[in-house]
Amino acid sequence: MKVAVVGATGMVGNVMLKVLEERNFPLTELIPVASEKSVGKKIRFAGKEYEVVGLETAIGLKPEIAIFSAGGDTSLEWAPKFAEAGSTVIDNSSAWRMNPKNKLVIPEINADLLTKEDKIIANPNCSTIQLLMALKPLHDRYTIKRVVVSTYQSITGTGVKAVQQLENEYAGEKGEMAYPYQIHKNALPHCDVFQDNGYTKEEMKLSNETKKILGDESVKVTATAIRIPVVGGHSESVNIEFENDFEEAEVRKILNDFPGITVQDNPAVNTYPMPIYAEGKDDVFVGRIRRDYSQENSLNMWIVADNLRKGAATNAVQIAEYLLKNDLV
Ligand code: 11C
Repeated sequence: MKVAVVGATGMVGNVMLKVLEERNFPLTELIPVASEKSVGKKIRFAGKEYEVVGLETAIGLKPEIAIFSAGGDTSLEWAPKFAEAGSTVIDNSSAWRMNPKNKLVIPEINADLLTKEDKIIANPNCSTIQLLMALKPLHDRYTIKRVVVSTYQSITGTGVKAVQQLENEYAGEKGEMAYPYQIHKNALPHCDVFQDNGYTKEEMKLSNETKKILGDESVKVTATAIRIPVVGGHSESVNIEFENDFEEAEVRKILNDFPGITVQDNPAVNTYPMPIYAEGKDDVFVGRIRRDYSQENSLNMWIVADNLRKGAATNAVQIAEYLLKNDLV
């Protein structure tokens, strides 16, 4: 099993390599791929040194799986070329997510949709993945009518330039800006670009991707996405209105029983999810679970996950594992 990691030198690419190694993904050959300026660089993986190659070279090496984390434009241009050469592409960008022909997959939720014919599989947006991990089992039990979500997103979602901006601001130094304003001591109600409807692209991803993953256009989602000066993960304040009433204890049990979710919820001893705990972990953490007394059949909760792991690399590697296990590549 030859696996290409496209964008291997980037922030998500780095975590991708770490996750593949940690999970002992059974690859026979790693093909680290990056843009021309990184070609020839050496990277270490599972005790061996590999040389970074360009996209054209990687296609010639015929990887069975190509995991892309190199931005939408690269995916749009190159994913079809890899697919045509026989690779199954798992794409981390937003390029293919809403295309009706491409599956949008969170393995715990809908990997059973995958077939051998799926040659470009989309990995959902990071803030969508952690939200859906908690919504899906509750939707199955109580039927969700509407979700109101506010996100508090890590600067690692923007990339290395944003981390550098924060470090410069800590040090009181000037440098390149990833955001239109300082992020140190600040909160920006602005993740990704603004659309004509007044929402940001990140906010629309939360709404559109949720419907596609649940396979239910009737679920209403409204979102506000905020960038905060945090690195360990994204946090989300979520209000859900269900069709049917619930017991809080049963909600906790349903969430705890769902693979990939850890409930951290004991206000008596200040136990709740936080990015400092989620960082470096693959699970999605849920807490502050409580009835919304202002409205019938409604619930509030707080969801935190490492956006580079379950929000990106881990989810993509889990898709690859599923393909392998089910003989789909
Ligand atoms: C953020 N969610 O934190 C973004 C990063 O559509 O895959 C990932 C962007 C995407 O800003």
